[in-house]
Amino acid sequence: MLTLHDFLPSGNGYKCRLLLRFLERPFVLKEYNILAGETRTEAFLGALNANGRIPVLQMEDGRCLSESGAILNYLAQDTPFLPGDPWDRAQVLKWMFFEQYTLEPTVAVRRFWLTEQETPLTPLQEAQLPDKLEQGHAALGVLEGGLAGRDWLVGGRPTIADIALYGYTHVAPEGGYELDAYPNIRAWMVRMSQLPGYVKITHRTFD
Ligand SMILES: N[C@@H](CCC(=O)N[C@@H](CS)C(=O)NCC(=O)O)C(=O)O
Repeated sequence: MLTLHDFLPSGNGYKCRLLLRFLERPFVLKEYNILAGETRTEAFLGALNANGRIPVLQMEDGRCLSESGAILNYLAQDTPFLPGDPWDRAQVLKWMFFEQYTLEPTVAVRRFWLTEQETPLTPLQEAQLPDKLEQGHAALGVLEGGLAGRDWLVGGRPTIADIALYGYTHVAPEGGYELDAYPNIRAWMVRMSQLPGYVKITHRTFD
């Protein structure tokens, strides 16, 4: 059986958990406390991910795959969550790269600082909060535009692009991003939450 090495509050981990649930793929969840450095041990770095981060998907034969986008792409092969058409597939990747480079470093980081980090914010983090807020709203504005006039980001049906963007967008208010001004995002989040197999980010039972 597949094993997902994870930390429940992580949006990156959640993206993988959500797709596994949508695909009805059973898996073992192995949790790590990233705040206690459990992904920075020699054992984790040596056997699971030299980059010291979850999520990591471990195959039955022991091979390990890190990076949420790579995991989503691997799991979605030959499923409706990854279009076969080259243009649509490229659009999926476009949104996933956008998520990693633009939305995640702002929306997810601010959420982490404000809700997960157990130590007080450093002066540098304090100073970066306003810029992160502004840049995160700019990213949310791009997503809002991408959803204008369509139910899903690519190809008229839910794909791993929607899952990748949903991971941190739906918890953006925890980072101080009010979503009132984004009607397309709010309607899309409702559609996501109505997909068969949907679970919340904190859901722990996977049998
Ligand atoms: N680009 C990576 C980011 C992974 C990542 O940042 N993981 C965080 C939790 S969301 C982590 O494990 N942090 C622990 C640490 O850096 O020690 C992905 O999409 O999977």
